[in-house]
Amino acid sequence: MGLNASQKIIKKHLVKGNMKQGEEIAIKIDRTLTQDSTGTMAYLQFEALGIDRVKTKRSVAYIDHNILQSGPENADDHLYIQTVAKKHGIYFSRPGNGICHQVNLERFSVPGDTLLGSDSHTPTGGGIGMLAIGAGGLDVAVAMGGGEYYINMPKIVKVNLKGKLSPWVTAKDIILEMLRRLTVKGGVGKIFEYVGEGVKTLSVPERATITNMGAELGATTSIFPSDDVVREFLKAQGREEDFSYVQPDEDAVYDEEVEIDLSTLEPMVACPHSPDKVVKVSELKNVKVNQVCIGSCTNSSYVDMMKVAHILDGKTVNEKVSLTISPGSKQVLNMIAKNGGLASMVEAGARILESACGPCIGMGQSPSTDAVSLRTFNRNFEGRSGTKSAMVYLVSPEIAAYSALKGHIADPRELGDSISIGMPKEFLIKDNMIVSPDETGEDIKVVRGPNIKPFPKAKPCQDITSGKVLTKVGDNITTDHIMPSNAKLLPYRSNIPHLAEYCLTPCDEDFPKKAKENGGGIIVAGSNYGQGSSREHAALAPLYLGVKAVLAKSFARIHKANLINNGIIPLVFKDEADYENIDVMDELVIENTLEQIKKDVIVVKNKTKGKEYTMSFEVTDRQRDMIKFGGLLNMMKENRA
Ligand code: MIC
Ligand code: SF4
Repeated sequence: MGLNASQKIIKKHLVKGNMKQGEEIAIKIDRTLTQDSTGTMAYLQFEALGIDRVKTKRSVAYIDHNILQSGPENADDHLYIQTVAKKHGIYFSRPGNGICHQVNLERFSVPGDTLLGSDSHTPTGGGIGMLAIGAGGLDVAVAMGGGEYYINMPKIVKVNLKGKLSPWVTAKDIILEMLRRLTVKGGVGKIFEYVGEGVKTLSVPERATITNMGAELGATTSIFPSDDVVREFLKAQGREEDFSYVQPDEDAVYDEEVEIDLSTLEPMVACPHSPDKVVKVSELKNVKVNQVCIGSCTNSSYVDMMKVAHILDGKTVNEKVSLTISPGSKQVLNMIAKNGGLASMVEAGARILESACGPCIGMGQSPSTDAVSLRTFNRNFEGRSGTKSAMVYLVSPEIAAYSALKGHIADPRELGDSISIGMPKEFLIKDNMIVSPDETGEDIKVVRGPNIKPFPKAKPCQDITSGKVLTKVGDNITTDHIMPSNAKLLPYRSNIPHLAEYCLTPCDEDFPKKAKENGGGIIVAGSNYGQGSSREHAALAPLYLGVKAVLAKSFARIHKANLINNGIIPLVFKDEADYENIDVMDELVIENTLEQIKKDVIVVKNKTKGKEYTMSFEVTDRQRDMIKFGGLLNMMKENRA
């Protein structure tokens, strides 16, 4: 029986387990990436492991998120990351060099290799045929130290792309169509592998737009095969030696199949406040726009920027619209600066931002009250822009640029003939913003600013786990709800005591207060709890506040792993009706916890209501140990002892 591309890469990297769907496997990680908002924590944890030098083929630390330096905190964190990287053998991508996923694609991605990144959009690397997975900082720290990465063998879904896109329909519309069909929960436990005749019509950055937003499906990752299109891209990046074919066998078998006829797609829009609320642009009539933001790791490549430049060329941005553009990398910005594309943008009135995440993570450019903001980004969760009342829509760069001119959401097909921007035969290559690590690191002093506080450590599991229900939240709660991130809070990513004051406050303003007054407790949630970002802070802040367990209808993959890594028990309702029967401030208890965590089913007693709930504890034996010993770091210490 033939293998698909995902299975081939997993097989080559398999360290433990059998590649049977649902069973735990461990894979070797070739490369890692971190960014600055998760990186400080990841490097503090790496230091706690006591390993001198990274053991990967290459690890890179990027500075791209916390670039709004309105006090010393972010700059202090950058200095910490720069020095810790220099000491331990990690390459450092300086601020200004670009968004981690875009730079990684250009300069460091290698087909057939594995990449683990402390950012949920790490699967962007799947656009070039890597097995690229997002994880919490601690998992990335362990991988940097040479440790394997554990996942349950995902279902591999074949996404068969037929035909070819019509003019003005883009890669963004393909992934929005996937989200429309499958929703933000549709990819949990799955890898989406794109195949079929449509694949060869898509460039590497277009493929990367699709694999990037596979994160919004909740997928473990997404991947395109490595073919001649990839070879040409790597050649143009001066890295042809990194190329190899990664293709599914002709008789490859898949667990599920989806088919998309590209020729039937139309330009799409994801409406507020979820990436899966997708409609055709033609269905939106008279939606006035106040802000347009172009960029992010989803749509900031050279071709994306040049299309925008062409649409804006010789025109003026509508007087009611503020247009921002953040080219994805220094390479992209430099190229459009040299060929005049940037001049067209500036002349039209675009506000050019640094090559970084910027407005995507609420780092500046929050829209006005009740504004409509059109963004080429990947997430439009309520409040993420920094303005709670803003209505954020997700679109392609083409829709964004044309709407910025028109002042309302507009269909770029009205522009007539499509513009054709070819992929460059040679990209402008200058890696002078990548700092190499020191050869030994012995004489390098790590600089720690006053904002860097120790991270909270879990305690070993007690035999009785009890606590009050501190809050009860609904479905699809994101990590942006659990641990909000905006220009005011991002500077405190290495200061959990400060962040904890804001934990879950978008859902329940009093959550931190209640947690403190009751000496911690338990969270009750609906389905897909913890979707979105990889931020471990969404587990560390609850840990700091004494949260012992989360009872939910279901969990998002990375967040569940982060909870377990930090000793918090994730439990799933066997009978969803039980969710309805629990109220805030009910007293819950898990008796004989140490015995119960050995099994797949755990009984939780509600002492207030005199009821019992059967919860499933769907974890691996290794994760049971993590809960027992109080998280991954404690388990590793225990194992060493
Ligand atoms: C995001 O897009 O939400 C982020 C900010 O990139 C996060 C990482 C973080 O919270 O620091 C992610 O996607 O993992
Ligand atoms: Fe940065 Fe936004 Fe991409 Fe996250 S989704 S890495 S904040 S650009």
